[in-house]
Amino acid sequence: MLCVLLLTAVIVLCITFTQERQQFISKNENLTDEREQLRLKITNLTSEREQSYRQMSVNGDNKLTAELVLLTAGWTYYQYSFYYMSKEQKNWTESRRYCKERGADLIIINNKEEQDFVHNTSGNATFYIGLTDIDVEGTWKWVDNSTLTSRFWASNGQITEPNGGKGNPEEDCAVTVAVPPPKWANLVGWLDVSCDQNYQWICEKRISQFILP
Ligand SMILES: [Ca+2]
Ligand SMILES: [Ca+2]
Repeated sequence: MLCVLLLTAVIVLCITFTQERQQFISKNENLTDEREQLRLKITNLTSEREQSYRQMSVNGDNKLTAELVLLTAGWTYYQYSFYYMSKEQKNWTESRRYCKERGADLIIINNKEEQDFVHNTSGNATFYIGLTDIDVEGTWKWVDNSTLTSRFWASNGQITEPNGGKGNPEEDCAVTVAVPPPKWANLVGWLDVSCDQNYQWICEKRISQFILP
């Protein structure tokens, strides 16, 4: 009697085990199928993206190409932005035009880190930055219309910038200076100058501008 009971138990266990094994195998097959489908979907998406990149190349407005052009044409990357420090000199409006034609704008200096970066890479040059009070005298605004969050106006004890009001000429555009020339003795930081003067300039393009139009 005991033997019969044991045998029955063994048979029941065997059947249950086989069923579960079968279920496990078919579940595994389903997962493999799903994975295969996902892989196909990814392949399709990748080739779609490649196609659209190729199409954009044909149209001449490929963002990736633009990015590569920037990288290879002397732009520097720092903290989520690309920077171009010009060698030649232009007035403020022409400097800004140069940046805008390349999908950038004159630099907006948001904080001390960015000012330090500019300061440390400026050498002896005087660079236009994207700061002006041309609309309302005394109200300095960045080229994206934002107001100043940090200020790095130069001061040497005698002169405190910005000092050019409605004089002749007016000083409505800002430059940044790391090593001041003799005429600006010890004035390190930002100075307001006449927008008609020719200086070097810095363009900035934030990395987010590559992703968002
Ligand atoms: Ca900036
Ligand atoms: Ca000034």
